[in-house]
Amino acid sequence: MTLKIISVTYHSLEIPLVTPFTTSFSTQTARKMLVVEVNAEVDGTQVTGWGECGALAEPVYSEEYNAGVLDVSETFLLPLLGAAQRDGGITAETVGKHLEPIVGHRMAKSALEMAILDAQLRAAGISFAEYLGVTRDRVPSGVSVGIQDSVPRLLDVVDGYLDEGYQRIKLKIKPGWDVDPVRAVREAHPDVALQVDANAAYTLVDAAHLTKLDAYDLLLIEQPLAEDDLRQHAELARVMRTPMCLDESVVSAASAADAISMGAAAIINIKPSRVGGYLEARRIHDVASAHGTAVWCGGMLETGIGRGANAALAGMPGFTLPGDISASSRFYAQDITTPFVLEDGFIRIPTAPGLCELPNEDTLAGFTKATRTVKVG
Ligand code: NPG
Repeated sequence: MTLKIISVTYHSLEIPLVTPFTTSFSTQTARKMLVVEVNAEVDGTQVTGWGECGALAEPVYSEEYNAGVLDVSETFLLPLLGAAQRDGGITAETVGKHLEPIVGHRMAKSALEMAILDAQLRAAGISFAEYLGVTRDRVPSGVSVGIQDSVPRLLDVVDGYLDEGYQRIKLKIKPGWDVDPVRAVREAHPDVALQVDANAAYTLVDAAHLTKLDAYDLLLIEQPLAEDDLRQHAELARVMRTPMCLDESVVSAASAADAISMGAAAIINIKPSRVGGYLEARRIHDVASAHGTAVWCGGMLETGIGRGANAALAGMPGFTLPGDISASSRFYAQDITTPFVLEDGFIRIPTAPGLCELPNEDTLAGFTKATRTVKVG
């Protein structure tokens, strides 16, 4: 196979959310994101591949942000891919290697690898699930519940999601919004699969307070401490009965291996965008599986493009916990692809060639604030 990228178009989108989404680090009322369109020739035939970037408008979840992604992609990443394709050729599987000289910027790299892999799979006529060897046809769906104004409001929101059929509830927590809301949800729903996510809002000084959460039979506590506090997560894990899960701290298969061997993570949230792409995400799955460490697929408020790809990834055997793969309607009144819907608490894994369904051009245009096309020589 020969693959040649002709040009890459970055679509800057702003998609309104059905309700504001509050975490310990921000309140979002619209998802501002970059969707990447790669125009390529695969074995001489024109193919378009699509990807999306996990970055937010501001560097509040990780150090990446949309304007930075555009800049690093145009200034450094695309020239490297251009040089590599003049000098021996590229495939989706070698994109990561070609981009290695640039430190970090994993979300920017992930979006490009994603779109190139999509083009490659479309040309080959195989779905991402087939590519990964996935045999399941659907994955259980969990929902992430943002921080609310009051506990009664939270209970209403959780009731609504359970009525829709979600199989697991994740509550966002932060200092001042933790034990009370968790207790209230547990008392209202003694048997529901429940977990919490702090997005790095605590320090080890809060250990005694956090152990109060142990009383509520949680599946896991996600990323209570800062991104680079691996040792401190290991210490906290020793004093908490609730299993420790890492998100922000795990940025590669190597850091997953470190976290597991240090006892800092009993469970890993895999977000392809955070770790530099779906191929590194698969490597983390493999490392974790080899250690007997459970993984689940996180979410970054993906459009149908990333949601479909996440569903396929989450079909791999080590994904033994429900992911943040909800219906499109959890966040968006209108998705840019055919919406993903809940079917008895499950999301169906796409079977069409490529990573995702093609976005609807008119819907995409309606959400587009700007586009930037870069020719790749
Ligand atoms: O279902 O897509 C989803 C959202 C799940 O809570 C969720 N994501 O910290 O995991 C997180 C959070 C997030 C969203 C983080 C957007 C960064 C950006």
